[in-house]
Amino acid sequence: HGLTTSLPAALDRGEFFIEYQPLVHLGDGTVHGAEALVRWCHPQHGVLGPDRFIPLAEHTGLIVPLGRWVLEESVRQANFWQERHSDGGPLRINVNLSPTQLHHPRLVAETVDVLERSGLEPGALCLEVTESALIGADDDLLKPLCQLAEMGVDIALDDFGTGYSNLANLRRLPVSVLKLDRSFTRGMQQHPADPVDLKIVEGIVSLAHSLELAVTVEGVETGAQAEQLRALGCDTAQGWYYARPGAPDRIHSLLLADA
Ligand code: G
Ligand code: G
Ligand code: MN
Ligand code: NA
Repeated sequence: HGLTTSLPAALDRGEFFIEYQPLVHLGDGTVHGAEALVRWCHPQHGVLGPDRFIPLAEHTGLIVPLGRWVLEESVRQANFWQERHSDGGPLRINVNLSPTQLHHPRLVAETVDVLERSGLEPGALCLEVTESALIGADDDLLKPLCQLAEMGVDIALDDFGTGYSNLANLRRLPVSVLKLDRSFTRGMQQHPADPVDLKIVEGIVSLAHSLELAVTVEGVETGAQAEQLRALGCDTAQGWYYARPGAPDRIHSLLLADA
């Protein structure tokens, strides 16, 4: 595969960049934070999305240095926003962690190091881990996540509802946020909304809140969806209705608009 061989050099050449998509409080529409989404500006193929290279990076192990770069860069960016908009309360930065990163022995040490060097408080960082990466997770795998959670870092369960999650298992995981998969929000785009999807979301929100977990919904594309999800008790939302993933300036202007 042509992309595989050029992947390590791409990191050295600085061909990766990050887009940020805002996370919004459903209650009042203000910005809660942003998710960092990596892209590759390939010299021949143009801009490639993560689906084109994250699996390769996972397979070759490049995900470790790439993930370290994404964390470093997005935490630096979040600290920059934080310093300019401190009045609005802590702004979250959500960073995706792949399974290989989860297994890496230096995950905790490197995360602590990045936070300390940036000056960002641990509570401003949220690490997103997919539900499937934690299926059957043993204590060895959960230990680093527990250590990060004890420091105040939030752990979010990404794409929630797509895996075969054992709901009782949720209590064992050091997560504080459920990110409800886009497939649920899709059912809410119809008029009237799919009653089964409504019931499922209602049930998940109730379960999450009883476990003191916050619920973020993904893929919100219309105002009607946002209103429905707010009424169902979801806490925060992300989606094209608010903004597509974009340059860091976009988050900066949204924060200025909130102030
Ligand atoms: O960018 P896009 O909106 O197409 O994101 C698709 C998926 O790519 C996301 O859901 C996320 O799981 C993954 N992704 C994006 N950025 C990163 C990253 O920095 N690291 C990892 N491991 N996955 C990412
Ligand atoms: O980590 P995760 O796979 O959840 O990353 C979010 C993915 O969802 C990215 O690929 C992003 O571009 C995409 N996305 C974000 N908002 C929307 C939306 O409102 N609708 C759709 N269809 N995709 C979205
Ligand atoms: Mn994510
Ligand atoms: Na997701």
